[in-house]
Amino acid sequence: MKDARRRRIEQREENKMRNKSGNRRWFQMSLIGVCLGISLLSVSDIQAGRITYVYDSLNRLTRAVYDKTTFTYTYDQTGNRLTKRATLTKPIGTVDFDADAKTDVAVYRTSTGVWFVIPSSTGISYGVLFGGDPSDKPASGDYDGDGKTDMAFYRSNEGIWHIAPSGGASPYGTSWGISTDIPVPGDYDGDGKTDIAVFRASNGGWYIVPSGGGTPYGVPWGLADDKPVPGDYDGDGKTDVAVYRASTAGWYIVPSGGGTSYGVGWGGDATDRLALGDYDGDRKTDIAVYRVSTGVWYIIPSSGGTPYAVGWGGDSTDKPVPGDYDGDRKSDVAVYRAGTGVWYITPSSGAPPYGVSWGGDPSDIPVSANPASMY
Ligand SMILES: [Ca+2]
Ligand SMILES: [Ca+2]
Ligand SMILES: [Ca+2]
Ligand SMILES: [Ca+2]
Repeated sequence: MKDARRRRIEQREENKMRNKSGNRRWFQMSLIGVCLGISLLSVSDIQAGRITYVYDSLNRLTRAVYDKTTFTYTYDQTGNRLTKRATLTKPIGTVDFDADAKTDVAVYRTSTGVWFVIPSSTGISYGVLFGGDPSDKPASGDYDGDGKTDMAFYRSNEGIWHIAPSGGASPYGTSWGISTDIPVPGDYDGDGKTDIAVFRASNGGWYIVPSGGGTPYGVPWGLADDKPVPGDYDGDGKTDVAVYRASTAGWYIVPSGGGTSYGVGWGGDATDRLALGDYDGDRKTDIAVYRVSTGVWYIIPSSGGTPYAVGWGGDSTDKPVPGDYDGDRKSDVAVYRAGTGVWYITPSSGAPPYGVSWGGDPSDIPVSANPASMY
């Protein structure tokens, strides 16, 4: 249900977009060049009704997500709009260090603390020293909201998050969590910045620090031994709390948009790994598993098509690393073969599948849009 006030806000945005589609003033602040060519497509989004509006708890518009462009807004304390930032639209959580809206191949080597990245825009690889404890768990996300993925990890033996903002601010550490917690970073408040969050496997509790400034809070959801599968299942631009329970082969989801919590039966094989993504490109997370024993992916498109299976992988060391490697805003089926350090990627656009040798150290953890799926 949409109240009249929100509808008025949206009408204003859409009118501005229509009026200014030929006007470049908006785009001088950020991403000059990238957004100029796609402003007209945002107008076609208006016509097609394909815009996701995201509000904060004070009913202020924090983001407007068009098919190719996302606008993020910030406000001062009295509610006046401070900034407006344009970034490329991409599936929630995309690993994207260079902000070209394509997933980058990257591993975090816990033995040495080096992040090895192949940015999709240049293909010129690099390494960054940041971390280096065996208990580190990669937890990258866009914590500063500049559209680029920030290197980040949860040092579980100390319960400290370490984050290196891509925007150039100094790396910092924040205490949040205990040693058995699993990092579940996501944008739970929908402000376009990743929020620090952990899932406590011992009691099934979620503990979330909203980046937008609200009070940290807990959500009891899940049982001991459940696996966290946070995603945006209802497509409202906010991460939803969700778990996978192997014993019942059930996915249990709390839609952030306020609908009733629900369960979906999917998976159930002891070797299933969680491979959620947005395979149909409707900006809603699709439930999916990768069955290690057979090398088959099982995907339920959120847009309502028939669930389907894809054979891809098949080595016992394969880990699913779905992402949008080709930049068509649909997740691509992909595995990281830990035994040999090769990534095998099937572009959703239909381009030929290919492999990339990257990683291969026993301590390498692929940097994933779903960091929790690595554990
Ligand atoms: Ca956030
Ligand atoms: Ca959501
Ligand atoms: Ca989807
Ligand atoms: Ca894709």
